[in-house]
Formats: sequence, structure tokens, C-alpha cells
Amino acid sequence: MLTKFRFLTAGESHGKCLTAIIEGIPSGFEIDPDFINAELKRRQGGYGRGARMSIESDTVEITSGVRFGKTLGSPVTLVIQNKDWENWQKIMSACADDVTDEKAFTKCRPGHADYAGSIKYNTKDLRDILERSSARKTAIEVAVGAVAKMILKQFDITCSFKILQIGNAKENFEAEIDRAKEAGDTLGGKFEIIYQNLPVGLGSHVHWDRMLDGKIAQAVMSVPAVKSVTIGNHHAYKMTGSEYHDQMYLENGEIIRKTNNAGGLEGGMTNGQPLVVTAVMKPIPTLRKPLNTVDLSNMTECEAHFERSDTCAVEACSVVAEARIACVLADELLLKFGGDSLAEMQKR
Ligand code: EPS
Repeated sequence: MLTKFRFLTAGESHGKCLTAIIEGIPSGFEIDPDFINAELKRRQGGYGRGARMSIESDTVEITSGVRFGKTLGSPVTLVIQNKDWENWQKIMSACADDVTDEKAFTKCRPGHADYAGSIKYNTKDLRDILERSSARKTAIEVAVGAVAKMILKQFDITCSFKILQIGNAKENFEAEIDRAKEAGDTLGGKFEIIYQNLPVGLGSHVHWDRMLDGKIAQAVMSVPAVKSVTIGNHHAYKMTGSEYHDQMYLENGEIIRKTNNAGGLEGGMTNGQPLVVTAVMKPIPTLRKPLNTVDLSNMTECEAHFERSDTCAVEACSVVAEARIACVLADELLLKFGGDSLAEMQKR
């Protein structure tokens, strides 16, 4: 869907590394690896993460497209090594001679990609599905998002997030997460992301697939475990038109609004107000307290597979969602003002 800021990622959760190739960044944009690494650290944090996060310390290597700290206009390649790969080399080997059923599993985890993936990709070993469906791949997506954020930064576009709810808790999230952990259970939650300082007119009303609300919803909805995305006031369904719509006034010749129920988008375009996106993450589907499921190897009922898991990853999820939105906004900026260099873009 992204047409100017395009990227592909590759990599399995316990494979050697995660890779992304980004194409379409004009020359002259500053790329700071320390900023990318700080974003990666944010994604690894948050209360409720599991043992895997103490193994990984994600850092990016830039292997193409940047010279002396600035983009060249050529594809930018990013790589993050999986430290845990050391422990999984044989199990994740690409070599046919190394075939093993160590770490294979056939007991689907309800809520994960295991069941549908095994049928779609015709495999009995659910590890073949788990490895790519794992949220591990979001590390490289956050690195790509950090590059997108550096594009946004050149135009003073900034971002913030807030956790609104974890399980039933609207404050004291840690106690709620501790309770779930003790019970061998997991939790989801709700978060809000705000992008400030966007120019008026990103996106378009003229065709369904150019509407920015649709693009943002797709980008956030496809973050692992996200089940709903809202732009602006999520009570819109119960408000009247006169309560909901953001009326316009003049102040010193400038148009102002006293509310932002539309969340910064009208007619699929930015309207100069902050972009406000909220999303709901479901509870993580890998549980220590086992869920009932079916073993696909012998079609018997059993308890779902469990190795290790996070109890709650809502904060990480919001960092990933921020990154995804950054990619959409960078794409829109390039569509509207794009050129081959930062200087050309700034002139426009
Ligand atoms: C995940 C399972 C866990 C999480 C992982 C997502 O990994 P493992 O199977 O190695 O214990 O830690 O998240 C990450 C590795 C990460 O970097 O966020 C899953 O099944 O989705």
C-alpha cells in the first residue's frame, strides 16, 4: 500500500537476524543509528515482558543506503541480529541434512496463527508458522519506523503515546500485570498515539484507497494482536452531530477549533489538528495456564503448547503502532512533496 516509502522485512523469531530494505527515501536525510537503537530499546521495554527480552539487546546495523550519516537516495538496508539464534542454530538450520523434530509442536495455541497457518502452508510442525507469526519481527518494523520518524522530524512532526488501560486497570498497571502473571495468565489493553504538526491535506477524499484514515487503520490493525483501531473520539457512536463535530471559529484571522473529536482527519485528509489514534490489543495467546485445544498430530483434545511468553506487551505494541503510523505519514509526505533530495522536498 505504501507507494513512495516502500519496505519489505524478513526474518524468523529464532533465525539468525531480521532484515529490512527500505526504498524511496530521497537523499540528504540524516539517519542516526542511536535514535533507531533508542526506539528499539523502547519496544523491548514495558512492564510484563518475558525471558526473551533479557536475552536480546536489539541494535541496528545499517548495511546500505547511508553514507556519512545521510541517505544517498539508494535502498537503505537494516539488520538486527537475534542473539537467541545461538541457542537455535540447529533447529532453525536452512540445511536439509539438519532435519530434526526437536522443538517441533502440534498443539495449536488458540488465538495464534498456528491452526490456520498449518492448513494454509501445509505443515504439521507448527514451529514453521510460529517463527514468522511471532511478534519478534516487530523489532525490525520499529527500526524502519525510526527511519520514517527521522523523515518526519525534518518537518517538525512529533509523536507521543499513552497507555489508557491494561486489563481492568486504568492506573496501577503493574499490580494488574503482577496478578495476571501469578495466575499464569496474560493481559491486553488500550493505548493512544498522537502525531502533532502535520500539514493540512495529507491523504485524499477522492478515492477509497487514498483516504488516510483507511491507511492508518490498516497499518495499526495489522500490528500483531491489535483488534480495533479508532481515530478520534471513540464515543462517536453515541454523540449527536452537534456534540461530535469540531466547530470552526476565527481567532486573529486564523481558523481554530475548540475540540478534536475527528482526531485530525476529515474526508480522509489531515485537517491541521493533532492526529489521534487509539487501539486495543488482545491478551497474548501463549499462556502458562493452558488453554484447551486440539493436537493436530492425532486429533485429540489437549492443553496448548507453552514454552515461555510475555504476560503483557501493550507498551511494546504501542511503540510498534507508532512506527507503523510513521511509515504511513512519511509515505504521505513523500507523495505530496516528494523529490529526489531533502532540499527539493523542503522547497516544495
Ligand atoms: C512471541 C513469543 C516470545 C516473545 C516474542 C513474541 O518469544 P519466544 O518464543 O522467543 O519466547 O518474547 O516477542 C519477541 C521475541 C520480541 O522481540 O518482541 C510470540 O509468539 O509472538
